[in-house]
Amino acid sequence: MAIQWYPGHMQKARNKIKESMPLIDIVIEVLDARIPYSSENPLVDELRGKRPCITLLNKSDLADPATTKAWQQYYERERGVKAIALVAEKKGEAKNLIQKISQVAKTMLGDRNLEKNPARVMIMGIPNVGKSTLMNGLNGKVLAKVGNEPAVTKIQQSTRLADGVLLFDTPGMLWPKVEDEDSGYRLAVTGAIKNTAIEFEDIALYAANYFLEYYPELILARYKLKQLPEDDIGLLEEIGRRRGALRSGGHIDIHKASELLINEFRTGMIGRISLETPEMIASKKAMLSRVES
Ligand SMILES: Nc1nc2c(ncn2[C@@H]2O[C@H](COP(=O)(O)OP(=O)(O)OP(=O)(O)O)[C@@H](O)[C@H]2O)c(=O)[nH]1
Ligand SMILES: [Mg+2]
Repeated sequence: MAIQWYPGHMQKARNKIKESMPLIDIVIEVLDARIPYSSENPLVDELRGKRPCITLLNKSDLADPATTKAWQQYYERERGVKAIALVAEKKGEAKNLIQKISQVAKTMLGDRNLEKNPARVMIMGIPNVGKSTLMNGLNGKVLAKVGNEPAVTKIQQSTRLADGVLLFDTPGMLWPKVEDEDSGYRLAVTGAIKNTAIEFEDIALYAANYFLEYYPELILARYKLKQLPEDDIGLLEEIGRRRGALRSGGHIDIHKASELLINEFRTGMIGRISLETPEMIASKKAMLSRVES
């Protein structure tokens, strides 16, 4: 799916981050544990330059735990990076990260007096991934507004933590052109793109197809089905019938059924589901390089 959502505040946020970056010591990149590859914003790497980066796989409570483990091994093996699985929303989880931040700050900043001149740490990532939730969790106070939709944070905000850290929360950013079609769908399904900029039926068909192939048991259990529908549209029809998503004349309201499926996925009601694995990405890359050569 081609993503056509790059609102003005994101370009402004990008300019502002670029402007602040010379003063930043450490970057925290928040990825969505369900789509680590697709939620990696190329702008983050471009903007942070050589600054150290702490990589977080947030919303890991919603992701398939085995796949999250596979991603952690992938990061370690391929990049020498320890990607930390996190549930920023869970009380106390974010706080545990302070130690990690302090450790990176000490290694990096040597004998700088952090009380006087705190480590400046910037939280970056795609929209709706949990950046502001993390900032609140690290602080132990609700400072930043959070919400279950993208583009809640519109301007950069900073807060001083007790531990010699000055933390910056930034607005979620996408990039002007998401090239990979699957990534576009996955970003839309997880909720990184504003609902008004997507076709619900389109992304629900993508999700239905994927769930039927990779998580059939969860689908059978959630929708109390005796057997799997034959295909994606069959699943949406079945959901519509079972949940009373009907239009006049008893026709199934596919739009409503689509919203239902997507919302139940986003809130974890279907179960813990990851939308991509390192193997999927590797085989797609191999396929593309065969086509190119
Ligand atoms: N299940 C789950 N939900 C989370 C987690 N962290 C944050 N959320 C929820 O995700 C939604 C988005 O959180 P925010 O902190 O506003 O996300 P953000 O990255 O700041 O979003 P923008 O400011 O729009 O870029 C909220 O509904 C949070 O409650 C998590 O670890 N698990
Ligand atoms: Mg925010």
